[in-house]
Amino acid sequence: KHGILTRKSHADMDGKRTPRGRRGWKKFYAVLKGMILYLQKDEYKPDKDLSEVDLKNAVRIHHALATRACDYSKRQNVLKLKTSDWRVFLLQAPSEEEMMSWIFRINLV
Ligand code: I3P
Repeated sequence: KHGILTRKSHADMDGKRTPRGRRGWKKFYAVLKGMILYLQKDEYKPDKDLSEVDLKNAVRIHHALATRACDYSKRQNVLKLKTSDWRVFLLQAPSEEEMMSWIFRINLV
C-alpha cells in the first residue's frame, strides 16, 4: 500500500514527548512494505535507492498499533500510530477512506 501521509511526531522512543521544534506536520509519500512503513520525501521509484533521510524516517510497524486519533480534532482523517518502542505518530490521510485503509493494513502486519 502507498499514498500521501502527513506526519506529526508526538512521542519519541520510550514514550518521551517529542520536544517543540520537532512537532511540526510534514508531508511524505508513504509506502508500506513488509513490516516497515517508509515515509519518503518523494514518490517511490522502483529503480532508485532510498536516501539516508528516507531510511531514517522509516518506521518498524511490527507490534505497532494504529487507531483513529479520536483525541485529536485539529485535523481530519488522522490516525495514531504507536510503535513497539513506544513512539507515537499522528498520520493524516487525504480522506476518511484512506485513513481506515491505513489503519487496517498497519494492524494486519
Ligand atoms: C509545533 C507545530 C505543530 C503543533 C505543535 C507545535 O511546533 O506548530 O503544528 O501541533 O503543537 O509544538 P514546532 O514545529 O516548532 O515543533 P498542532 O498542529 O497539533 O497544533 P503541540 O506542541 O501542542 O503539539
